[in-house]
Amino acid sequence: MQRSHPWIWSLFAVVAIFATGCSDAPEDRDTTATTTSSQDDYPETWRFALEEIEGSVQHAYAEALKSHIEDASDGKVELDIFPYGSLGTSSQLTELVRNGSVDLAFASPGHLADLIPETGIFTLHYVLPDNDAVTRALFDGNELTGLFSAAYNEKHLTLLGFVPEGWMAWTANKPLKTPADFDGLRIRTMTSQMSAEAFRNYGADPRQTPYSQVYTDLQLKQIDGQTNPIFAIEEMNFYEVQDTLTMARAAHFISSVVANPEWYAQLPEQQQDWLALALIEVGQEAWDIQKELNGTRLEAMLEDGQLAVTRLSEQERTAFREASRPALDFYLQQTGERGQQILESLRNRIAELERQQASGNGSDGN
Ligand code: 6CS
Repeated sequence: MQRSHPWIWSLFAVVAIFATGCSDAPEDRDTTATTTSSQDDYPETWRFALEEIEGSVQHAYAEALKSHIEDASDGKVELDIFPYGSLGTSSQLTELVRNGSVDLAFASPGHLADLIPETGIFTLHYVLPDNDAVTRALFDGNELTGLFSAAYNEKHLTLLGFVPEGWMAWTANKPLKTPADFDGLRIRTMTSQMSAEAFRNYGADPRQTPYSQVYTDLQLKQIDGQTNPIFAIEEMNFYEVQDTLTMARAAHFISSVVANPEWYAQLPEQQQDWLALALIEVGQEAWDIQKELNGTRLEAMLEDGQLAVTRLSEQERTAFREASRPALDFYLQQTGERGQQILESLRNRIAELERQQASGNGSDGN
């Protein structure tokens, strides 16, 4: 049975209200919406916008953050969560944070890389580790955040952390086992140029569209396939209009949590501490949140029986790794010296974690 998606319609109505006055120009930003923080105003409400619907990884993360902040502040700070469909598309949410209409939001590199090219590294294939325990360790703590903070600041965003949401899978109406299987395939990617680049190198005809449009485009055969983590393929019902899910373990879905810089700067020190503590706590839970959701949603889709699953062999993955390489050159052209430094730091950190893992000093990723 194919379901309709009424939340899509409210998306565009509400964003029109919030986005009034949105602009790329910093001087046009409306900072009047920024909350002032007199302690007499408690409880204070922080607004957190999500790129995903209720029940998603981002929603579970936001609920956990809400509970940690409300506990840490003894109820003085409340978190108001806006799931996808209530405010706008991913790019629109980024604008809402930049202009101060919301305080916090998820901003995924797949959409953000046109604004902040450095984040595009997370859209490239076969750059992040193959080993889950290494990936988990890579996203633990603040080391990666420090690498990207300046790039976010320059675009009027405060980076609070990265959130791994699981391996991206490819869906289509055929298995995608070799780069040749992508020849002319109209695959939907997230909206940035960099998201499309790896698939272009496989010979595909990428279509960069907002998340809310994917189901309809698949249903109406405007596109032939799409890529997303497993939990999203289930909750957005893409599996209803696709035959095959290919697991290539080429890229992880990584998102970032961002804040409006003026909002963040005006928070009293104690509130910044509550936020920092809550982010550390939810950061430690984030890996398990995605692991659990991706696992149960895969089982649900397999039980439903509409989708065949193909897992690529190491040899098949090697062919994709080689075909995707020019996308890295594209990244370096777009990001220059800073992109090169980020790439080197990332590779060094991965190598260090792989050594620790091999010597038995790492976690097992579960
Ligand atoms: O494909 C997308 O556009 C979206 N996918 C996920 C899993 N989260 C947010 C993003 O916008």
